[in-house]
Amino acid sequence: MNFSRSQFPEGFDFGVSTSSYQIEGHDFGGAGPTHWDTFAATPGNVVRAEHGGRACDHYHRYREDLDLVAAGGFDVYRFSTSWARVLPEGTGQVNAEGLDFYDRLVDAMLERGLKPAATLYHWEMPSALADRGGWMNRDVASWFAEFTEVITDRLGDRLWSVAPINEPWCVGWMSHFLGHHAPGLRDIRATARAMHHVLLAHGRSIEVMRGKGQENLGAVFNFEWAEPADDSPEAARAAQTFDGYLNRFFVEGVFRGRYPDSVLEGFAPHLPENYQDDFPLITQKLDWCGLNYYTRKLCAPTDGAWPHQTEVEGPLPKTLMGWEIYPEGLYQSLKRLHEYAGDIPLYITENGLASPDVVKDGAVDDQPRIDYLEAHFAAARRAIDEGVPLAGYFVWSLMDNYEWALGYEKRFGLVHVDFDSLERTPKASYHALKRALA
Ligand code: IFM
Repeated sequence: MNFSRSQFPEGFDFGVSTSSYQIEGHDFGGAGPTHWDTFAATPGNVVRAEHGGRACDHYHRYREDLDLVAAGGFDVYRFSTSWARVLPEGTGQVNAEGLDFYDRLVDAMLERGLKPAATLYHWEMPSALADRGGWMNRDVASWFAEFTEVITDRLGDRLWSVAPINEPWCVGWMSHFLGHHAPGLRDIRATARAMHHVLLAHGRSIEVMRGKGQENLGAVFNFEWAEPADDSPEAARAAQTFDGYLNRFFVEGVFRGRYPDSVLEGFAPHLPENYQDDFPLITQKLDWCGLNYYTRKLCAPTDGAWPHQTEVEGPLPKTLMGWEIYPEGLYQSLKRLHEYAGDIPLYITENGLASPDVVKDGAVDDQPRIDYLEAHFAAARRAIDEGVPLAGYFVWSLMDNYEWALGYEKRFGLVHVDFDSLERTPKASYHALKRALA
């Protein structure tokens, strides 16, 4: 790998990211049902109706998995806490076994010299709360505040950083407008409300943690770099609209206390009444901001209802997800995020690629992942050289896992997982990174 730790500033943190439902095995340890269990059980939603019931069995194998993180030379382990594992009904009675699991997990990170970077919500809403409207219900902010409190009280003294919610766009738009993720809705009013309530819940969660003296609080946004599909003014407008509802809605909300006009064009009749009154809570100070970046999108106009826009296939080489490989978009996104976030440290909290990796003679040759990471490291270095306060880079993902509606075949891991035997095999990219970080 044409990269080494020394090319990055002193103290720069390298890490790997995972999330609870994608790796733990939700059937274990008394976790309550979530909207992902029922979404996956509904024909047509998920490839082969696969679900996170066993996943990578990280619930039982976390020591072995954290050994791999530490042996790889990483500094940070980014993980998430499952709401339904801790509060099976979403509020009220705590599942002691679930909370104990995270307690042991955090201790196991510290024992290995890893910094625990927690995300409180990475997409599995407890069914009891989904039944009450989930993200569409304004009360989600107080339900989430209760969950935040339970986690902070038990783990807060040992967490290095905390972000309330992973990728608000996926929680809002992808799940309520495109219907690709649970709860699988396709409704603009539901989307507008969910997107606002995600930010409201973010704000309440930050408020709760600050109140308890918790430090190093941030937010994690996913950006896709938007470009027009051709030179026409219509395509430029389509790219602006896409950029508005995917990228700018959340950073404008959190850092500027407003929503972009290009999004209000579609959302205004559907946002909750007096939604502007929530901005003081939403815009609370953050200590850092995370960017999840994978690809760009080429945007073209369409007829019909707002957003009058679609994405078209681009000409660049693609990952197994069908996503174009576009490191320039990482550089641009970092510059953009810096404009919004000011001088607080930025982290690339996710970046990586899916490929059809197979174990052959005990090894996995995933050269495309090495190339992808190298190119994105270079883009990150370019942003740093131009003054972006980037402080860390976490690869998605430690190991192959449940890629949501796409099931288990999209392998994002530095470590291969055999989903029958559950055997872990570090890939060539893992070994290359280990050498580079040594
Ligand atoms: O697997 C997901 C993760 O849950 C959130 N960010 C993008 C990854 C790859 O699609």
